[in-house]
Order: sequence, then structure tokens, then C-alpha cells
Amino acid sequence: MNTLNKETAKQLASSATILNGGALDVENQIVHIGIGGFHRSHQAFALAKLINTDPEQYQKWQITGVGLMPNDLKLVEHFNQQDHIYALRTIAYDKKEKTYLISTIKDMLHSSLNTQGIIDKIANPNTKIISFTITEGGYLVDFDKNQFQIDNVDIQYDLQHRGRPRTVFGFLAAGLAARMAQGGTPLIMMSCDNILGNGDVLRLALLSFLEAYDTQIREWVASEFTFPNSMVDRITPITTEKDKDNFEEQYGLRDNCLVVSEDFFQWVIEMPASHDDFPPLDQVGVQFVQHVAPYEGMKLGILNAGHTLVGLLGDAFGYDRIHDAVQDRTIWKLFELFVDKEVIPVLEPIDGVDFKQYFEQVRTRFANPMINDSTARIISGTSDKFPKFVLPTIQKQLKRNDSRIDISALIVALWWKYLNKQMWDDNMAYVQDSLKEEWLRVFQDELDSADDFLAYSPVFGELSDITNFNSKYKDAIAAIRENRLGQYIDTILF
Ligand code: CS2
Repeated sequence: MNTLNKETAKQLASSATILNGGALDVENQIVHIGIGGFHRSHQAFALAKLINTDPEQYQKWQITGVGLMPNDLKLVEHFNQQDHIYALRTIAYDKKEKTYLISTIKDMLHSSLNTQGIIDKIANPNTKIISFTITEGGYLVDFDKNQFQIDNVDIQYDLQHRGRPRTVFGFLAAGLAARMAQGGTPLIMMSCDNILGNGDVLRLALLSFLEAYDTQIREWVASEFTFPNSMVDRITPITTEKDKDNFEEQYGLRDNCLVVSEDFFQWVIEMPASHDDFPPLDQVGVQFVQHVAPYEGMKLGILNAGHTLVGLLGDAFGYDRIHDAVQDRTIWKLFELFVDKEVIPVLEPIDGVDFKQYFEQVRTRFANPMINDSTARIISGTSDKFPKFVLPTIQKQLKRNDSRIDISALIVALWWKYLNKQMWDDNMAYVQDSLKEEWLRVFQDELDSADDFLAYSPVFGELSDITNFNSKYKDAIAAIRENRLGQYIDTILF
């Protein structure tokens, strides 16, 4: 078996787009934490396109990837074996495929192999940007209180073991301490996660951690660092062995770092008018705007919350693929009604953007069978996603006179249904969720679980005290318990 690497990549010169990553001996200026598929299909791809336009000038915008999770370790090993090259395959709805060979990620470091290397790279004066895809839950911020979880065990560990950090915040603090001691320049800290005000949330989390770590570093970061907010978008399912087999069959090479995604790409970054020390990504289709919040609201409210609805209802109807679920007539219509009546009315308008059209495009993207995304991926981590994807829409709806929250309440009930079933099938063995322990406790008592579930405020805020919402939720729960979910949805639809 031949593996993809610098040498073998040449065989693909006629069948793939090779994006020139520039010379590897140039010192790079970006450190990225969280090297999953999404980073490789999105930020690394956009930077590869930019560098390819003028390698000489832009190769400094190559990335040092950092993995902190145990399961990143394999990827780091494969990546190093492949001379830092990987393929991105994009597949459009009409089956048009493109394969890119990307070498923007100059090197990858893993916390368990190279603690000091990561700290040094953050401290290195040539590093200008640190970017993040650490998932919605990775910021350890309780959204009901807008508060960093300072009591988290790993955070406490990092506060007490400064040279041996475990968390992203411990690494940042250690790196920034060294950077400050060396008289280093301030950094741009760029979150690329699906959170409204992702930069603000990153800032809150980091400053809260530094408050307990070293107030001088905190002051420096608070007054001089920038934390741009952004909206990121490209559906990127988890790469399967089958994807790798297909790639190998077609190209005769094994790529263990392969990523497969849709062809759609969007990245909107809130940038001040002058932005030195930031790659001119607007040359390759990235939008720089003054206010990104309306774009984030649109994407999180329509696409991500839509995913949650389609994933949970799809699962309830027995589908395990998003494209099959969304094409079910009932789900197709309910998704439209949800966006039309509950989401769009509370969105902030954006010049030149038609939300209905945006929605139609999103629904078509979901229906792309080539992406083969799973309901399981979408449902995983709902505890961290719900407060960012769905809750803001509900909270805004509840402030209106004629609030429309039927389908949002149904989403919560469907999530209850999913967890309840997982509880009774396998004691939640297959549930991937940061609050699994909490849910195990709640669902042990089946009769009260629906009330206790909604009363969990770190996820649902005050929803259980709001009669209007609570009664809709209870209607949906009753329909689920009495096995008449289909009929109940019909009453919403017609
Ligand atoms: C998804 C996102 O995880 C989820 O629930 O909604 O990963 C989604 O695919 C991306 O945000 C698309 O940009």
C-alpha cells in the first residue's frame, strides 16, 4: 500500500488541484488549536488557496496544528508520516467532485508528545495569530450565567501544575507568560467555533482563567489582544474508513488524514478597517465585515438549529443519515415551518441577504447524499450545542407578543425522547455528551425525568419557569409518551 506523501503526491498532478503550501523552512505565524476535519476543510483550505496565489509572499501564513485530545494523537502520527500533506475531497449535490492536496499545516504538535514545543510556539514572537476549533463546549462557559467554569477539575489542575498543562487555557497561559517575559507582541486570538460572539466567549474564558493564573498577563491580554468574532460554515462529516478506501481505489494512495466535505464554503470575519498582521483572506472569498453578529445569528439559527431538528426528528423516525431524514416529507416541511415562523422573525436583517433563499440553500445542502452525514454526529454534544443553536431563538421569540415556539419546544421534547430511549436501551452507553452523567441521574427516574430535564438551567436557562414554553413542551412529551408523535406534528403543520 502506498501512502500519500510529498513524493507520491506528484502522481496526482493531473487529477487533483495541488495547492502550493510554500517552503517548509519559513517560520509560520499561525498556531491552530483543534485539528479536526472541520479545520482541515475550512481554515486550512482557505489559507492554502491564499498561499497558492503567491507562495513567496503568503507562505508565512502556514499553520502549526496543535492537538490536545487523546484521539488527535493518531492523526498527528499519520500527518507526520505523510510529510504534512492531506487531501480534501469536496462533493457537490450534482456529484461534481474536486480533490485538493493541501500542505498549509506545516507541522502538528500533540500535548502528550510535545508540551514544551506548544508553549514555545505560542511564545515565539513570529506567531501572530492563534486560532481555535475546540468545539462549542470547549470554552467551558456556562451560558445561563455567562461565566467561565473555573471549578472544572482540569482547569484547577492547570492552575496548580503550571509547567504541565492539560487544557487549552493552561497551554495559552504558559505560552503567554513566556511571550510576555520576552517582551513579545500582542496576538490575534480567533475562535472558529459555532458560537454567537465566538471571539467574545473566547475572551471571557481566557481572561477568567488568567485572572486566577496571573493578573499581569490578564491585563496585557485584556488591553492589547484582539478576539475577532466570526461565522464559519462547511459541513464536514467524520471521515470514515470507507472514504479512505474509496480514495485509495481512485488514486492508488492511502491518505490517513483525508477529509471529505461539501463544496459549499463560507467564512465571515469581523475585522476592523485596518488589519495588519492578518492574512488577506478576502482575496480568496472570505468576507470581512464590520458586524458579524447578524451572519452568526442566521447560520446558527437556520443551519445549526435546523441540523438539531432534522437530526433528532430523523432519529425518532428511524433514519441514521441526515440526507434521508431531511427528505422525509414531514421533516422537510417541519424544518421549513420552523425557520419561517420561529427563526426568521427574530433574525437581524442583513443587507443583500434573503433568509428564505439562504434556508432553501441550507435544506438542499442537507439533502446532499454524497456528504452522507449521520444523525449521530449531529446529536452528539447537544448539551453544548443547544444553548448556542436553539436557545437564543426561543429567548427572542418569548419576548414577542405572539411568540412562536411550538417547534423549538418539540426539539427539546425530541431530545428528551432520544436520551430516554438511550437510557432504557443501553444505560446511555452510546451517548456522546459532556453532560452524560447529569442525564443519567435525571433519567433514572423515568416519571419525573421530563420535568427535571427541562429544569436543568445550564442548558435550558429559565425555560421551565415560562408557562408558555413549558406547556408546549409538555404537550410534545405527552404525544411522545402516548405514541402519537406523527399526529402531534400534523397539528403543528396544518
Ligand atoms: C453541525 C455542525 O455539529 C453540528 O451539529 O450543525 O457541525 C455543522 O455541520 C457545521 O457548523 C457546518 O458549518
